[in-house]
Amino acid sequence: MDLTNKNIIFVAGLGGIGLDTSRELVKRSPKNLVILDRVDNPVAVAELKAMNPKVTVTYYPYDVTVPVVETVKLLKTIFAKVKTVDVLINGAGILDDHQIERTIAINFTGLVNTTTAMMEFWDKRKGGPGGVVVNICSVTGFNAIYQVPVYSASKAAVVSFTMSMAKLAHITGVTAFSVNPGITKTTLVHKFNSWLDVEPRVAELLLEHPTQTTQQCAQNFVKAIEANKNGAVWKLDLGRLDLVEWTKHWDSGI
Ligand code: NAE
Repeated sequence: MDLTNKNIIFVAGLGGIGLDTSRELVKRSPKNLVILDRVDNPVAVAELKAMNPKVTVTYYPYDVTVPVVETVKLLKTIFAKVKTVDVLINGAGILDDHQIERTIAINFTGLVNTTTAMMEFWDKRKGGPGGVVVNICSVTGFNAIYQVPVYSASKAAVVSFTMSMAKLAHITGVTAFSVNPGITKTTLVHKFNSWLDVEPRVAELLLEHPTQTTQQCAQNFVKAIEANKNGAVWKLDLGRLDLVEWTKHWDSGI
């Protein structure tokens, strides 16, 4: 997909991976980059606005844990301004296995609810034009960091949800793929709680192994969006971009 002149909504577009990805997106000259994030970062938003005069960058406060009806309201406001949306990126996430409910609420339910709200506008059965959903999941959704089993399971859940969405594209008109970063140097992985404190040094131990920068991750992120491959499971690790081949262990047959 050529991102020139496209309209993009980016949930968590101001986070560690999010902000560098927003920068890469702005370089591609979309018409609109609408950033939804829980916390504002006026300096970063001003920087994005100044980067490319062809792009309209807007920010709306948004917490992914609000009910679907609230998200629909916000999306109505956005659609009234931009008329069409081509791409929705879901990137909100927390890593703290002391907060079990909140992890599921943000990493899983928040992503599913935001996507569900978007279907009001995109679903071809409602006369919508379809669209592309890009979900930031994680390599921990493939193989867990077992010391953070709650986080890892929440990411496995969104990998699964995204694959189902891709298979439903012929019904909804909405395609989907996941981008799954490996360990990327952001505040998310500086220090975090393991489940029941099974490993107090989990962050330190992880960071003893090779990682990637947010810039490397962001460049491959935008390449994956440009490839626009329905059902793709992209791994973005150690500065590389690879397609993951998913092993089938079972088939519903329907
Ligand atoms: P970050 O903490 O900088 O960014 C988290 C983003 O989520 C911020 O923009 C924050 O405002 C937003 N957010 C949190 N709660 C929210 C809420 N209730 N409503 C709306 N937005 C909310 O961390 P990051 O590393 O940039 O993480 C961005 C995404 O990438 C997350 O989904 C994270 O799980 C995922 N991810 C990160 C890494 C990594 O190593 N940094 C990896 C894969 C996926 C590897 C691991 O899984 C450890």
